[in-house]
Amino acid sequence: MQLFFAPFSPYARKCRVMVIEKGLEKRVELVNVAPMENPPELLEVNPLASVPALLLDNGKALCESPVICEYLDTLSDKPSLFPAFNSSKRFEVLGAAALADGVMDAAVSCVLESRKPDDKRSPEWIARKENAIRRSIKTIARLPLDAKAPLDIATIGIVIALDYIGFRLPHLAWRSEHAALAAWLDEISQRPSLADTAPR
Ligand SMILES: N[C@@H](CCC(=O)N[C@@H](CS)C(=O)NCC(=O)O)C(=O)O
Repeated sequence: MQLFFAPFSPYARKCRVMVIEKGLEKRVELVNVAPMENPPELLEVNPLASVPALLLDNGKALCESPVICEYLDTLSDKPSLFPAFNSSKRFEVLGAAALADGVMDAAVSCVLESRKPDDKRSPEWIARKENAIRRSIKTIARLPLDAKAPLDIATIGIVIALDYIGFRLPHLAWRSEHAALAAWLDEISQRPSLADTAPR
């Protein structure tokens, strides 16, 4: 299998963490691509021209990180990172994972907008997305996060979203307002799958 990724893509990082957590390093080859340059090998696998994309051994392909992560979860006997279908916590976990994905979307949108030339950039759009991020971090800070609890897909997403903001949008300086969330992030970030994939 081949996982097409870009080193700083938060969505691709979710899949890279899954590969490590599920012990799939020998089965999944990482292919580093720059999606904005439309490399033909990526377009062949993912018509959306985005990363992550997963090329399966049977020649079929999967796109979109939530689906790729769920597929990778099925590939080994290591503990599942997704809530069971009959679990009472299922939609709490999937809801928090979706919120984390939404924070990534808002943050990536801010970054792309801020790279536009002055006459094309919309400060209103950037402010709208930054406000969405600030409100979402407040919501995340109220979740019962425990760095010692078993890892799940929501926790992976939240770590990655917060790291991406620290990396690309440091002026949002969320740590000073949310000290407990920052302490949780620092503790859980020592986990090898998260430490090894952190943006630097
Ligand atoms: N919803 C998608 C988002 C993927 C995405 O936007 N990836 C970015 C990199 S961070 C990308 O490849 N952008 C290139 C493009 O969209 O043309 C997912 O969860 O996989």
